[in-house]
Amino acid sequence: MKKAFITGITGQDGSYLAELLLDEGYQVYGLTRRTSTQNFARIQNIIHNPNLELISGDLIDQHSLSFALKEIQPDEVYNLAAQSFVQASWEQPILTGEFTAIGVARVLEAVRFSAPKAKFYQASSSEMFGKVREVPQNEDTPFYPRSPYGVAKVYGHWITVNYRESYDMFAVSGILFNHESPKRGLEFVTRKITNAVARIKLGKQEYIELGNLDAKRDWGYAKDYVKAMHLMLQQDSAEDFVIATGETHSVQDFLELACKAADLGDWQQYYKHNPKYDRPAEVDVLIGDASKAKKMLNWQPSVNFEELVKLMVEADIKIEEKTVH
Ligand code: NAP
Ligand code: F7E
Repeated sequence: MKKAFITGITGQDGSYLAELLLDEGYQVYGLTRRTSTQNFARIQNIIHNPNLELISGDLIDQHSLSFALKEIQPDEVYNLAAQSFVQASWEQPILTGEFTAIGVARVLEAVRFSAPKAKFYQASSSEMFGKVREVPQNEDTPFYPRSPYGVAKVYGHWITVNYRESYDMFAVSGILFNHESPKRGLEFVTRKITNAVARIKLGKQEYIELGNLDAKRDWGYAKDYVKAMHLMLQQDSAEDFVIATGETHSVQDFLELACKAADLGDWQQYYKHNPKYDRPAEVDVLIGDASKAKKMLNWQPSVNFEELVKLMVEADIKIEEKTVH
């Protein structure tokens, strides 16, 4: 039985990846941090699976990582844990650097000394392209991050390359463009919109306050993207891959389609601008070129933009129908 260790298992991607690996017959170990209230909502459906074990630890605590890997001796390590919200990275740049940048070095050190045969996956991000140097962005596009989060991810990316080259480790980065789902955190713009649209539809809310409607993103479906992570670690050689749909849409497009999916009529009557959600520096347009992944991993997205918006709106309507407030 193959063994996988996932940091960030309680997050959107970690929970979908754990489901996928359990289905593939893996023994899965997930790192969780101690919290005063349990936050296992996203792994509720797998928590009693005998092939899943949760291990206590934190990206800031080297010993917990090294100890876990020494005990488990995993075949594969997926480092998905991070302070992942771009807006929060201006409010907490030091913490973002600790988790999202140096945290990667800590996990790599734990692999190097405690489980050197394990294959390692790093969750790199399209935010590294920031103020884009070319369109579309591929594995060779230079980085120009525009937030403390993006800067931290560039460190995580290059330290992964460096460990691969320095210690001959099987260490790869997936440069993933935005990917969403009904399990997306409510603070990210897609889920914020689909949740608000569901609440407006049910008469619980009147409007939504947003920042920059013109920003454009290459949005895909998270379940498709965790498949790519797994595929990257099944290759014979360690290489980095861009994972994206190749389409770009604005925040306004997302809002319009979400209102349409809920039969709400003209979107403009539900929208207010709030400058609090504008960013000190914006990433204006992202669009990825995933042709390397299509060719070498035989990977491709199964859900398009319209389908993604619809499935998220429908899921949020179901959730909101069951909740009182
Ligand atoms: P997410 O939902 O925010 O999940 C983040 C996970 O990291 C949570 O499980 C969180 O645990 C954990 N975590 C945070 N700080 C930690 C620490 N100090 N020690 C241990 N665990 C910690 O993020 P996601 O959307 O699943 O993204 C997964 C990864 O991919 C992240 O690294 C993100 O930056 C990257 N990424 C995401 C996207 C995207 O569009 N989703 C695109 C490119 C890259 P708690 O539950 O305890 O908070
Ligand atoms: O913002 C604009 C905002 O927070 C998208 C993370 O998973 O993907 C994600 O980062 C856009 C930005 O995602 C609001 O200015 C307008 O242009 O949903 P987001 P993000 O910043 O693209 C990358 C690939 C990651 O790696 C990250 O971990 O939407 N926007 N109004 C807003 N954004 C938010 N959150 N809230 C608003 O009200």
